[in-house]
Amino acid sequence: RLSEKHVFLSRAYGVSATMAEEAKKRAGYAAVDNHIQNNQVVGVGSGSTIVYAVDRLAERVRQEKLNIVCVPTSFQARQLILQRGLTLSDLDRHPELDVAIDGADEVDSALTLIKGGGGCLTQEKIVAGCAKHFIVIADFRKDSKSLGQQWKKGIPIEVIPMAHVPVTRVIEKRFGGEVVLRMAVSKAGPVVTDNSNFLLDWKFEKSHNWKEVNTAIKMIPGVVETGLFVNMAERVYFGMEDGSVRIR
Ligand code: ABF
Repeated sequence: RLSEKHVFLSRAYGVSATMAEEAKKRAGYAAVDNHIQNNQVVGVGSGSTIVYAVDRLAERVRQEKLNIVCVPTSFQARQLILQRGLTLSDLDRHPELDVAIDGADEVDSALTLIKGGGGCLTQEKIVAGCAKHFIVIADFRKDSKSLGQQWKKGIPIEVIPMAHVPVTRVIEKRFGGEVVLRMAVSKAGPVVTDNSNFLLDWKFEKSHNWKEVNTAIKMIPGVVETGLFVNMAERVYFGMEDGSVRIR
């Protein structure tokens, strides 16, 4: 039986919204069931898909009396860990994680990710980099052959506020496309990240060597982090339309 939320979503957004929510849940559950065991330190990602994974994690901790410690990747993830009654920690206490689980905006055939649609890319990349295993969970809409095929909002880049104009100019000049300062929904001003920085969205026009582009953009003075996760994802769990889970 679909929950009221799913009925609302399907009426408001069409069947695909319900299908996507079910797909997110399957991906989240499969990843937690395959990668979580007792006595682990777990990096917890941000977004909506991760909520299903945290639900399943909390259920398993209760049922199996697992000793699990969680490190968040954002204010949202921290709240989720606290709300589900999981043990909250940080990288000061646990600089090395056993596994990190997080969502993505798009995944290409080489498992290069675009992340940061939710604005949490910097702490997400730090936590993912501290984990022995970085596992990604997503619904079928994120499964692409090349970046930009399905995700049209560009690559997020976190910048020091005073540098957002020069960084914009350098990226547009060197790599083309259009770079847009991410504004709050209220249009009252730019979005400010958990790290008190601004976000740029680079709407790239063609495919690039993402490893080289990631390094080049990261080197621009004022850039804090990019939403390009290159050679980081060990495995990706896609919830598919037909209820199956595709693992790449
Ligand atoms: C986080 O959540 C971000 O890196 C990414 O932009 C977003 C994905 O959101 P969702 O799981 O809601 O699709 O992982």
